Order: sequence, then C-alpha cells, then structure tokens
Amino acid sequence: MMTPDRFRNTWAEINLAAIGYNIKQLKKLLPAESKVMTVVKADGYGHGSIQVAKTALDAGVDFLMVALLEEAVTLRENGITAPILVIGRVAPEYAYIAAENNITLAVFQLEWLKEIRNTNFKKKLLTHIELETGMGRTGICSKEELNAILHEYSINESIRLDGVFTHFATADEINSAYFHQQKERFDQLIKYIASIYPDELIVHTGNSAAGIQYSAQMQQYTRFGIATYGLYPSHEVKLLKHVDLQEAFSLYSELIQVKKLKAGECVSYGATYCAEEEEWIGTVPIGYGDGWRRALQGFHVLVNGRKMPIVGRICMDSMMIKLDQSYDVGTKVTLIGQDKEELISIDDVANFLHTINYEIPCMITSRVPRIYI
Ligand code: PMH
Repeated sequence: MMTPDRFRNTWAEINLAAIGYNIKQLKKLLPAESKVMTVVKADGYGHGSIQVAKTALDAGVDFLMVALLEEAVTLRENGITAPILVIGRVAPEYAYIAAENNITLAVFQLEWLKEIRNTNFKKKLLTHIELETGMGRTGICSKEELNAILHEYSINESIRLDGVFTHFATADEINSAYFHQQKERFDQLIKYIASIYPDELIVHTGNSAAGIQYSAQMQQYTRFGIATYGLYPSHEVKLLKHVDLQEAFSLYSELIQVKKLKAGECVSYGATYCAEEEEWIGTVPIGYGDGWRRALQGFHVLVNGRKMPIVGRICMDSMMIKLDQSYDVGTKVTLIGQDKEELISIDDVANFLHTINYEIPCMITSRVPRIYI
C-alpha cells in the first residue's frame, strides 16, 4: 500500500499562479531596465521557498534573496542555480560554503572581510555591500569604513564585489521625508563609490513598499517580498491602488466532530465558554501547535460560506467553533480564504491579532502541509 505524504486534514493552499501574476504586475511598475529580485526568506514568507523560487524564475525573475545561508543552500540543493543573495551575517568560517555554491553574501563589516583574508576559496566569493542609511540594522556606517572595505577588495583576490544596496525603514508610510533622507544618503555614497571603485555594480534599494510607492526611483533591482505573496506592505500603500495583487495563501481544515451542547455545558480548557442554550459545536483540528495562535479565540472561521465564532480556549492541536446548525464530519472549514460570498483575508487575521500581515503565513508552522495549486 502506498503511504500518502500527509494524513491530516488541515492544510495551507498556495496559489502559485497568483504569485506569478503578482510578480508580473510588480515588474510592470518598474522602469524598463529595472528587474525584480524575489525575497524568499523565512521559507518564502511561510509559502514554501522552493516552489516560490521556481515560480518566480518561471516568471522571469533572475535573482533571489534570503536571510540565512541554510536558506540559500536549501535552494541550491533543490536545483535552483539562479543568483541568491544572503542578507544576514554568515560566520566567516562558513563563507567557503557560499563561495562553492555561487551564493552571494552581504558584507557590512570590515572585521568580517579581514577574518576571511586568509581563506583560499575554491571559487571567488561573490558579495554585495550593504550601506547603512537609516534602517539602523546592518550596513556600513561611515565613509572611512567604506574606504577600508574597498581597500580590502583591492588586496583580496578571492572576493568579488558585484553589488551595493540599502534598506528603507519607512517606505510603507505616506510621509516620505525619512525615505528621501535615506535615498539622498544612499545616492551620495553611491556617487562616492563610483568615484573610487572602477567596476560597474548592481544597485538595489527598494522593498515592496518602495517598489510600489516610488517605482520610478528603483534601480537595477527591487527586492520584492510581501507583495510577491499578494499582500500589501501597509494599509496606506494598498489605498494608493498602484498595483493589483492576489493573495496566494489560504488555510483550510475539516470538522472532525460535531456535537450538540445543552445549556450550561462548557467547552475547552478552563471551561470558559458555556452554552446558554442548546447549540452545535464543531471541533477543528488546528491549534497553537500549528501556529494558529491561542489569541485567535473570539475570531471566526467560515463553514458553508458563513462566519462561525471560535469559542473557548484554542488547544495545541484543535479548537472548537460554534455552528449555526449540524454539519457532517469532514465539512470544509476555511480559516483563511474565500468560502462562497465570505472571505477571511490575511489582513483580517493580522488585524485581530494586532500585528502585520507578514507575520500570519510565517506563523503557520511546518506541521501544516503546504499544498500547491
Ligand atoms: N530587503 C531586505 C533587506 C529585507 O529585509 C526585506 C524584508 C525585503 C527586502 C523585502 O521587504 P518586503 O517584504 O517589505 O517587500 N525584511 C523584513 C523584515 O526583516 N521584517 O519584515 C520584513
């Protein structure tokens, strides 16, 4: 007998056609020569980095970005040969793994370059340098450090500088003062580099918000993350209506038990929810062990195109919902997505949890299989 690759009846559905569509819409925003770099860190924002990367490459993308070396290695192990930039710090002793796999590393510390000075890489290590312009996270902070770093490149044959980038902190806001300040700082530093460094460099600055809001100012690449997945980086950017995006992530389960509660009977840990009259309660096999946060008690899901409230405390593997009538075991439950006329968007879940949409697909753990359509 063939063993199925999943047994459970809770799953996330990833619409790869939507991802392809979003990339094409984003590409249309950019100046003619400007390209898309697709950000697939954190397992493609919870959608699955390998499938998203392949979809992006099919849609004409030729550069990928991740945060960790292991994320880049996973892509290589799955046959992806396109350039990949790792933005996080990779310990110097592991830089050779990047070099051997043609993985580009971000450089933002002189000390780091000094530490790899005596490593003999089998292939040249590819790098982009990150400039600090206002994000205050990683990046080269001063012209002096920049000078010393460029000098390091001139004396180390085994490293190659291909690109330079920065990251905007406020591009998702309508107030553009801080964005322009960062852009101005970056432009000055770029001019300075061009005056002392002979080679042409790949320049990239924008994330989704900048790519959507300031499309005309984007350079060789725009690092699109959240918008790839059909989500807007903020409510303000969504209201601009510059681009039409389709959400790619839906979340489904099925009722595993349906029972009639009598008045006074209670549900879940702490018995905090008790029926006031006879009512139908359904059990749904998803819980905080799947990343479906306990704080979602009081939110709702969809059954038969109608909203059904989550009642009682959410358990590790299951939760209970109040039904408007009896339903068969196996009836589909929509936690994120469309059911008939009703929709639960990722933004709805994020608003209920007082967080941003980025966090929602990321929080659904790998225990929930991703099914690709
Ligand atoms: N570039 C860098 C350097 C990033 O850190 C990110 C996202 C992106 C591009 C893509 O941004 P977008 O998803 O808004 O398009 N980084 C993060 C972060 O660290 N927390 O949330 C998003």
